[in-house]
Amino acid sequence: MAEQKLALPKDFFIGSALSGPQTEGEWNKGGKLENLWDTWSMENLDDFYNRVGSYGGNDFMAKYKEDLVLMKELGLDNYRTSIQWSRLLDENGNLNPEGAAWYHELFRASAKAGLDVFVNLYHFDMPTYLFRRGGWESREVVEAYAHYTDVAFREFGSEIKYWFTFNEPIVEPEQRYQEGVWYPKLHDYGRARTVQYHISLAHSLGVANFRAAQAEGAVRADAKIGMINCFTPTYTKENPSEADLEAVRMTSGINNRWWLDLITKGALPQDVLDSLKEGGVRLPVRAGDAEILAQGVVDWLGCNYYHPTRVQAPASKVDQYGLPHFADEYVWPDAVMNESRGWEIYPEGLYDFGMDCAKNYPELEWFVSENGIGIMDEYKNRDEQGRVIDPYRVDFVRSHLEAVSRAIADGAKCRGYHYWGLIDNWSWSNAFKNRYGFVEVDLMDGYKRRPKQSAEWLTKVATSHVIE
Ligand code: IFM
Repeated sequence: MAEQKLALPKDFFIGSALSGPQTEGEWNKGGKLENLWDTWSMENLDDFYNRVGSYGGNDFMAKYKEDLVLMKELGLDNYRTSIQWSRLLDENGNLNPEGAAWYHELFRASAKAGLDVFVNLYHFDMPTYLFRRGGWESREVVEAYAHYTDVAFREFGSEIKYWFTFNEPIVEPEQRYQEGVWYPKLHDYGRARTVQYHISLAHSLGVANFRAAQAEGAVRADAKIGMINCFTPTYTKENPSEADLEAVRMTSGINNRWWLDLITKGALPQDVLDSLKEGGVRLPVRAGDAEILAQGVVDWLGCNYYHPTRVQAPASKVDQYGLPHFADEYVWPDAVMNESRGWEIYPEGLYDFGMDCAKNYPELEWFVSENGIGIMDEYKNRDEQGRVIDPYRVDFVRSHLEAVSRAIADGAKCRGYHYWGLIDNWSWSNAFKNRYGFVEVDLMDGYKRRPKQSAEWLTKVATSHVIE
């Protein structure tokens, strides 16, 4: 008997995600200020794969019309991008008219092309002048972010229906302040948690500004506000000890529950705060913060899912820097890896996330806001016509959509799926190392766009809602 194909609900949306700093280019034109990526590129280009810094993105500002047509031709009805704070405002917090004009033009062209735009307000792109005033370690910057959101809501509020305060707010604390990977490459657990706490306040002030602007009619009445985080369902070994389960509680508490509680309950998980305190981590809590956090409840959530996290009890409660350490990595012997990125491929994690939400946050609506596979040296997989042949991308997306479909059947309130990123783009210090796109960007040929083989499959699924 032929195998039954799974289907997605008719009103389930399929689109793609991208971000301003990874695509736009024109990093110092039209009044745009430096962000930390530009500054790091200038200070140490050797930190970037093949010495490709932040400056060019994937040339989106020059090619956006062509890209919007491509999205539509490939069967999509919507996409996400982000406004760059460093493009929209000047150093005094005033609107940069040229920056505003670009986003108005992009939103107008998108509507004309028949594409809904989901707009995110912060995607790891701290303006450098604000970093020099303390970045996310400073309350002044939290307030500056709140002001920025207010300007953005009022400027674009009649055009945009779907808004998000942050993309992956857990990543900057980890990559910049804890793991020493991104500029300024620190190893300081306590400072990372301060940054995480301040971002939570900033998010909540952003939501409060959204509600106020909407109540005044400056934001359209049908608009929604959300947050996007990368959720990593957290597992441990078979037959775990109490200490292994404790490692899961704290890892998932910091990465997942922190944000889920904030956006559904307007509060941070008490057990996580207690454990941080016991571990000697002091958060910069001030009187009135609980009231601010209480305003952080959103209308829906974006879940970026790439891989699970596997942990076990830590061998030591402090790491090599003398900082609190709640878990060690657990290497699961059966893990299937994407060797290019070093990330495990585990579609079941998406099903488990859906079931976790259905059980613990039953009112919460969500969508898969990023999911994708990045492959190194993909240009080597060309056929005679020069097209990239990428069956692994189809396998990856199919298996994740199947997990989503099963989760929906079992009660998950998942409303859509965005692939990261439809068209190859610049990816932080990895630059163009791992290619995610269904469409290739040829850096040797003026950023030329060329659909890969998998694009035909995507179009079939996006237009039929049947998982082929
Ligand atoms: O490129 C990033 C994106 O900015 C955030 N989520 C993960 C993507 C792939 O690494």
